[in-house]
Amino acid sequence: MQSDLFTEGARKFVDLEERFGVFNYHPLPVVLAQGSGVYVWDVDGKKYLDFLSAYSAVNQGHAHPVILQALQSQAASLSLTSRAFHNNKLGPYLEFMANTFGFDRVLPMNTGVEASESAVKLARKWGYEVKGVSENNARIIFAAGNFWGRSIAAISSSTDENSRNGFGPFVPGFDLIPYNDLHQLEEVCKNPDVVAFMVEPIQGEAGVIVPDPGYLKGVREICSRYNVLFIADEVQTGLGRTGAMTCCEHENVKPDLLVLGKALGGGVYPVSAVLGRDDVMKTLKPGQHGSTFGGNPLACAVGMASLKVIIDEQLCENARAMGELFRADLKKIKSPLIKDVRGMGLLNAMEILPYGSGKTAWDICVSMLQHGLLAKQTHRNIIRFAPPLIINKEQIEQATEIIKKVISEEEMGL
Ligand code: IF1
Repeated sequence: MQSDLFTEGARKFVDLEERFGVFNYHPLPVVLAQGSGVYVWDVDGKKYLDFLSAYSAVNQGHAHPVILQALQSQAASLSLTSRAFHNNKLGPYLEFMANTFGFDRVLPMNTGVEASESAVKLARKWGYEVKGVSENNARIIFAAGNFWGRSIAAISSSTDENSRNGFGPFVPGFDLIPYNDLHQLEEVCKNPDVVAFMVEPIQGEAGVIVPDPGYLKGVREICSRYNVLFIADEVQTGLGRTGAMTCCEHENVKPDLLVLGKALGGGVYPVSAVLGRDDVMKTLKPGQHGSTFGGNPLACAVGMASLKVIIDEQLCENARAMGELFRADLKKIKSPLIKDVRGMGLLNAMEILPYGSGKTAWDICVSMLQHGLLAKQTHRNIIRFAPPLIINKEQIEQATEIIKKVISEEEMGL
C-alpha cells in the first residue's frame, strides 16, 4: 500500500484495516475523519473538496443539519420496529414519495442492490401473473456496462469480469444488449418471455456514459409497444444528481419501475425504494418479500428529510447550473492528457489518454488528493467528478483550479 503517502497519524488506521479487514477495495491514500457540506477533513486536519459524494449518496452535503435533526430525533423516539407492526412514519413517507415521483405505490428497501433486486422480482412476478409468461421462463434484459450492485443476481447481469469472475454459478433468465442501442432492444423485446429492461439513464460505473438524446424516449416507446417493463435504475442518477429529480425527466420519460437509493438516505442512513404502478406493485402478497430494516421509522424520517432538502434547497436547479459551469471550465483545459469531458448536472467524468510510463487516472487522483480535491477513477482511465449538489460557484472554481494545476504538472512528466 502507499505507506510513503500516509502520515504517521493516518498509518495506524490503515494498518488496522490491513490487519483485520478484507481487501475488496483499493482506497486512495487518505484517512478521513470529518465532513461538513462539500468538505471533508482527514485525521491530520487537512481539508478536501469532496468530488465523489460517496458515489452520489451525499447529494445534500455532509452532515446536513435538517437531515441530522430528523435522524437524531427519530432515533431517540422510535427507530426499528420491523414490518410486523405498523408505525406512524411509514404511511406519510410512502405518500410523500409516491406523490413526489408520480407513482401509485412504493416498496421501501435499504440499499441500492436490494431495491434493484426487488425490481427484478417484481418484474418476474408481474410477467407471470399479468403478462402471462409461463412459470420460470421470464427473461430480463440489461445493458452491457451496467452496474446495479454486488449481489449474485446483480453480478449475473454484469459484463465486468472483475465483478463476476469466481462467483458463479449465476442467476438464469438475464440477457444482455449493447447500451444506447434501440435496434437491439427492439429485437430482444419481440420475445414474448421478456418482462423487463433494466437500465441506468446514464451509466455511472461504466464511466459516466451519456446515451444519445432520445435514447430514453426510445426505450419508453419500445417497452410500451412490446408490453415490457421499463425499469430505470436511478440509484446514482436520481435525486437531483443530473440536474433533475430523475434523469428520465430530461426526456419527459416515465419508467414503469423507478429504483432509488444512495442520496435518499441523505448521507447518514441506507434508504432505497422501488416505485411503480398498481398492477406491478400489487403482485406482491404478504410473506413474499421484505427485509428487517425496509421501511423502518428511522429510514422513513431520514428519507423524508433527505427528499425535502433536495426540493426546498432547489438542488436540482443548482446541480444543473453548477454542472454547466464545471464542464465549461474543464473543457477550457487544453491538454494532450484529456480525451473527453462529459456528463450531465453534477455527474461528470474526465477521460484520460494513456500517458507517461503507464501512469493512469489513479495517479491523477492521488495528485488531486495532495492538492485538496478528492475524486476517484473508474476503470483505468476515467475520473468521475460528483460533488454534493449544494456546491457553489466559488467552490467549483476552486476545484477546477486544482484540476488544471494537476493536469499541467502531469503533463510535465510526459
Ligand atoms: C461499491 C460502483 C458507483 C449503482 C447503481 C445500484 C447500485 C449502485 C447505478 C447498488 C451502487 C456503488 C457501489 C459501491 C460504489 C458505487 C459505484 F463504483 F460500484 F459502481 F456508484 F458507480 N445501481 N454503486 O451505482 O447500490 O447496493 O451499493 O447501495 O460497490 O463500492 P448499493
